[in-house]
Parts: sequence; C-alpha cells; structure tokens
Amino acid sequence: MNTFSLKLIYPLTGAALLASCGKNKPAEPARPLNIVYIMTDDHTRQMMSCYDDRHVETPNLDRIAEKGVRFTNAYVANSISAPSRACLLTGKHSHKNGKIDNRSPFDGSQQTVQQLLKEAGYQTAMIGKWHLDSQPTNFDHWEILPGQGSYYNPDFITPEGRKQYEGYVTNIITDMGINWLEEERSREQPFVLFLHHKVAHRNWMADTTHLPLYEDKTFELPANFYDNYEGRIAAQQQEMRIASDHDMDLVNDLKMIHPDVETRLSDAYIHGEYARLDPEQKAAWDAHYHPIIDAFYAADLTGDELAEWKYQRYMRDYAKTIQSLDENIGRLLDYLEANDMLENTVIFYTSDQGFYMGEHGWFDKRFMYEESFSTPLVMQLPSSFKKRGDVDLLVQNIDFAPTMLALAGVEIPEDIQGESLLPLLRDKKAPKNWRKSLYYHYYEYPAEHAVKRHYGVKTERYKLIHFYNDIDTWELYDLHNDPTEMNNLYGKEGYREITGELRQELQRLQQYYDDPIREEIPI
Ligand code: SGN
Ligand code: CA
Repeated sequence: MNTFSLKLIYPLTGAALLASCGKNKPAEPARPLNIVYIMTDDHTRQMMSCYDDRHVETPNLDRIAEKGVRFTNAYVANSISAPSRACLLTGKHSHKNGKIDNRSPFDGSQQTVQQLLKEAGYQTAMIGKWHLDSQPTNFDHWEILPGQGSYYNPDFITPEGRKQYEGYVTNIITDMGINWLEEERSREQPFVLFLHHKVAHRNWMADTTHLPLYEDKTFELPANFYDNYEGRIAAQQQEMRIASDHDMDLVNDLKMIHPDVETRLSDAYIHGEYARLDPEQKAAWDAHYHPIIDAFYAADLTGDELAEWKYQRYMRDYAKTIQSLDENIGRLLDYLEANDMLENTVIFYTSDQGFYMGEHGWFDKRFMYEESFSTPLVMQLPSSFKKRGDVDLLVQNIDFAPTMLALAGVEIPEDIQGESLLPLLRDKKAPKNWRKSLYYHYYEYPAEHAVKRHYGVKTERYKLIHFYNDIDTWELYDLHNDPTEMNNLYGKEGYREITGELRQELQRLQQYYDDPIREEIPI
C-alpha cells in the first residue's frame, strides 16, 4: 500500500513547519505523524539522569524529555520482558493477550498495534530484541535478536534467515534503525519504527571502548541494601540478592573468570558470551579485567565487604552499558534532527520494566515494588503538542498501543484495555477523570529468581499486593511515608479501612479488566 488509508483523520500533522527547513535534502511532505518507539531491556529510572542524578549522566536520553515530557508515574502491567512486550503490542493485560510469562506462547495472529497501523497505511518496522518466540507479524521490515540476543557479534533473524553481525549490539541496532530510515523506508508513507535495545540486560557486558569508564566511581549504596525482609514473606524467599553467590554469579555476572574457579554459571559465561568475543575484543576485554580479577582473588573478601564489592562491580558494568546506549540514542536523535523529521515524529523512550540497583539488596525485577514496577517514560513531541515538562498521572505500558493509534488518527478498538495518552500531551492542562489506580499481575513462578506470583493495585498513595499460588500473603504500603516499601502495614492497627477500600478497588479492576484469577470479596 503506498497511499494513506481513508481511516486516517490527520489530527496532528505539524508538517507545515517543515516546508521552511533549508537543508540539502528536501523537507518531508505533509503527512500523519511518524512514531519512533525506543525500548531498552531492564533500563531503570535510577540509571537515567533526568530521573535520578546520583549514578550516571544520560544527556541524550534527557534530551528527549527536554523536548517533550517526562512521565513520573509510568508503570508496567507485568514486570518481565516478553509479557511486557506483549502488553505493548496489544494494549491489553497479560491474561487477555495470553503472554503471561517468558515461556508461554505469543499468538501473533491476534490484533496488534502494528497490524492496525499497517492497515491504516503506516509502514511498520521492528529492529532488535523481540523475545516473543513466535515470528513477528505485520511488520514490513524486521530484524530481531534470537531470544535474549548477544552483546557481541550478535546473530539476527530476518525473514531471509539468520545472519551474524560484527561488533557491539547497541551500535548494530542503532545502525540498523538509521539504515532503515535512510535507505529502506518508503518516503510515501508515515512509519512506526520499534527499536528495541538489548542493553541493559544481564550479564551487563560493556562495549570495549567503554570498559575504562566508572572504574574510579564509588556508587552510593542504597539505604536498604541490607534489608532483612521482615514482615514480607515473598521477599524473604526470592533469589535475586547481590550478596548471594548463587543469585549473582562471580564469573557470569561479574566476569571474575579464573582457571581454578567454577561457579554455577561459569560454564555459561565461558562457552557463551565470553566465547563470542573475537580475538581483538577478547584482548581488550582481558587487558581490562585481568588486573581486577587478580586483585579480587588476592583480597579474599567475605561478608559485607564481598557484598559491597559485588554491588560496585555490578553498578559499574551496568553503567557502562548505559553509556553506550546514551551515545547511540544521541546518534539517532541527531539523524532525525538533521533530516528535519522532528516536527512530524513522536519519539517514545521507555524500558520493558524497571530494575533493582541494589535496593533491598537486589538485582532483577518481577516484584510490584516501585523500582521494577515503574519504568522510565519520556517522549519527544513536535511543537504542535502543547504539553511540556512532567506528567504525574498514573500511566501504564498497556497505554502505548492506543496512544500510537490516536497519534495516527486510527480508531481505538473497544477491546484495547489501555488508555490513549494523547489528551495528556495535547494540552497544557491535565484531563479530568484520568484513572486513579493501576492493576498489576505477575505470573512467572516457579522460575529463576523465585519471585512468587502476585497481583495488586496501586493508587497515588497506597499499594496493596496479594502473593498467591504456593503462598497466601498480603502486603500494604503507604508510599508517602514509606517510599522504599520496607514496612508492610497489612493487618496492622489503623489500616483496616484503607485495606478494605483497596481490596474493593482491586476487585473492581479485576472485574473491569476481566482477569479470570481474581479476588471475590463480598461488598
Ligand atoms: C535470563 C536471566 C535472568 C532474567 C531473565 C528474564 N538469567 O533468564 O536473570 O531474570 O532472563 O529477563 S541469565 O543468566 O540468562 O542472564 S527478561 O528481561 O528477559 O525478562
Ligand atoms: Ca527486561
């Protein structure tokens, strides 16, 4: 299809401004808005300087927020990769799109945002981490990493088959995105480009050029790094502690490879990601790590000293991968700017979920606690959008699909469960009657990291969580008084009324979203 479908109602072109751009290339013709949706893996707000300036500088990611909006209350519906991606593509909670955990199949024949956009005349492209097992559907162009993908010399799957690329994954995904924009897309149609990075997924391998960074920095230890999980039974039973050598592996996760040391995951590292390095990359890698490895084994650390050493190494490795991400985001933004595309393109930047950077002593995600339930969300907007700065309303990743449809002027099907964010972007004033609570449901148990199944409700101030399956426990938090969720108030004196209200709200949401696993509370 090379003409726009009549379904498009051209709500927000902003394209007239383009005519005056006096660059070498002709300005883009008037058309509906393009969408560039950038999503990283496991990138959390604590590691993005427009949200938190303690740990890293991310000037290019921050540029997106500066030229648009920063959402301060953006959350996911199910804090794990593949389910989160399915929520994005369908605008529905996990129980409706069927992708409840990383293992269940994703039915690509169901209604998706790329299908609806394609039917409306958009060109659709998907590049990077896909993770939905089934083959991408309704993309005009796709190049995806198999499964989690690799940091170095990664393989990609395309409709033409599998191919290996030389180099570092973040550079390659960015090159592919820019190449598609420059060489392959048709200039006759609007487009949606999904650019999904692999960083900053475990085991946090930096680009060799960034290995020296952050080595002199001592990262601030979270105040609850030594949490003892009192009053929180599911938190006591997880397996994602930095201090635990079972959970955070010295070789695979922290690269402390040694001929005499065998760990749970050392083989996975030695024959996996480490084996993928080519001789030049391996030489740079070893030159960097050997002195650190020698010093580490010579020091023979134990107890808290070892835990804090692991925390510092984890933070450094993660931060280095974010440096590469930020530089590559800068490269993409520069391309869009140099090609006069910013006035008719909306840019999303988000992650598939948040992550723990030592809070509660953890890495990984999954829990409905703030660090992993929340996700960064910033959007760069053409000047025709009036909203700038912070949006503090409660938004969720099921809102992304309807937002894209609204941006394209495509009718939002009734069965989509998310809300379009467009009213939050179009005007300076926030809309009245926006949702006051969010629903969450996590299913992947039993599984790695041993986070129990749970569902819950969050309001601006409170959070109520029910852990179920082989456990039956409730947690209640007052986020105003206890933002780091250390004090479970469930069942404590003085909280009966608010607990009752939240249980009713939880039940209302489960009925509204039609979740078959739900509370039946007599009202
Ligand atoms: C892998 C990781 C886990 C991680 C899951 C899910 N282990 O299994 O630590 O929780 O992915 O991550 S690893 O040793 O193989 O790295 S997700 O973001 O894809 O959902
Ligand atoms: Ca993830």
